[in-house]
Amino acid sequence: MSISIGIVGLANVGKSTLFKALTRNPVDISNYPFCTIEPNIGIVKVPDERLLKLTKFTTSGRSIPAVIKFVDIAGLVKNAHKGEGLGNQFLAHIKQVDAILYVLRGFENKKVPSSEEGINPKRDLEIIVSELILKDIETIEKRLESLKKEIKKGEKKAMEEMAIIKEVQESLNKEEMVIKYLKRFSEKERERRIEFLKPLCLLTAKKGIILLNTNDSKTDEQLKRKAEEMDFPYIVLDAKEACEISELTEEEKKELGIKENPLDSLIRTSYKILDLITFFTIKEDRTEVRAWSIKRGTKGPKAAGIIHSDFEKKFIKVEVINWKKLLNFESWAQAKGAGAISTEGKDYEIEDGDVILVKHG
Ligand SMILES: Nc1nc2c(ncn2[C@@H]2O[C@H](COP(=O)(O)OP(=O)(O)O)[C@@H](O)[C@H]2O)c(=O)[nH]1
Ligand SMILES: [Mg+2]
Repeated sequence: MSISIGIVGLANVGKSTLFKALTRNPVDISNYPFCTIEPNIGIVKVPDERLLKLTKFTTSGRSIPAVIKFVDIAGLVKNAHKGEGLGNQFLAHIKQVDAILYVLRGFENKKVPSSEEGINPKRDLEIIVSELILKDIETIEKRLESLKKEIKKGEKKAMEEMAIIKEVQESLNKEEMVIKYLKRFSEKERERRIEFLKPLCLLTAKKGIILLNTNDSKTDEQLKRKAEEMDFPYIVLDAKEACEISELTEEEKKELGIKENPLDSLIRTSYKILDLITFFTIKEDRTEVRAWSIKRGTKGPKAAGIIHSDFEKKFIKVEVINWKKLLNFESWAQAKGAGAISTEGKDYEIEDGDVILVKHG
């Protein structure tokens, strides 16, 4: 499954620096056939201790991590929605991503000009959000026009959609993001609205993370409050430092007492907001163990389809054991012999940390 996060922000805030840091350690792209290689797309490993522990069930010690795509989206300036800067090209890129990483400049550096006067991350965030809102209003207006025609033709669903689209328009006109609007409803009502809104790829309907790029340890209370208001996680990170750390070898890091790459927590947060969980597979010839990402609530056959597209249709059952429980044994066969592995059918929802073996026809 290909999950992507778009790095969005004004010019000279450290987006490309962050992208460089994230993509410093390249993955073996041949393991991820769904990923295309483009200069602004980076395939980033999801750090996972569990995967490393599970390598004890392989003869090679080989592991293949789950990945997230990060897209360095250039070109947001004030009035992007009107085509300023890279304008529409920018907006086309951002429509494709699953979530948005809002990068805000908190660092002072006289040599690096900023597009707005002075350092003010909260103001910058507001500029970005209002650009995205304006673009969504444009998308909604276009949809309203085409809906009018559909209604004239007597298409039933169009009336239902019209009511929703008008509601969204009203909410956007009050500068409310679509994600906020959707939170007003019960799950069932929300799902009904999402069904209509999904094809429109509205930018403010996407989940987000607020990232302040600074080496200043003092929190920006205003920005933090704004992030809370938006209901997005707030992360403080020094992109330049992260970039330098990602160049160090494991030994150098040890010497300097750096335990965790600051990017790891960003990657984990990205994973979390997308409501992803991880399951694992161990190749039967014991050559590798692999981590896979799926949406929480995914059932056996669909999860099997991620491993191999044929497996979904040919799915018979799945053998399952939690990763930690499996570690108590020396091999899959031993765990099975001890009755620790359960056999589940088509309705089984995969849980985070499951190690699975798909049985197919
Ligand atoms: N002092 C400082 N400079 C930074 C930091 N992040 C980026 N820069 C510098 O700011 C300039 C613009 O960064 P870049 O990543 O290209 O910004 P982008 O336009 O948002 O992609 C570069 O010269 C970076 O070295 C930071 O955290 N601290
Ligand atoms: Mg850049």
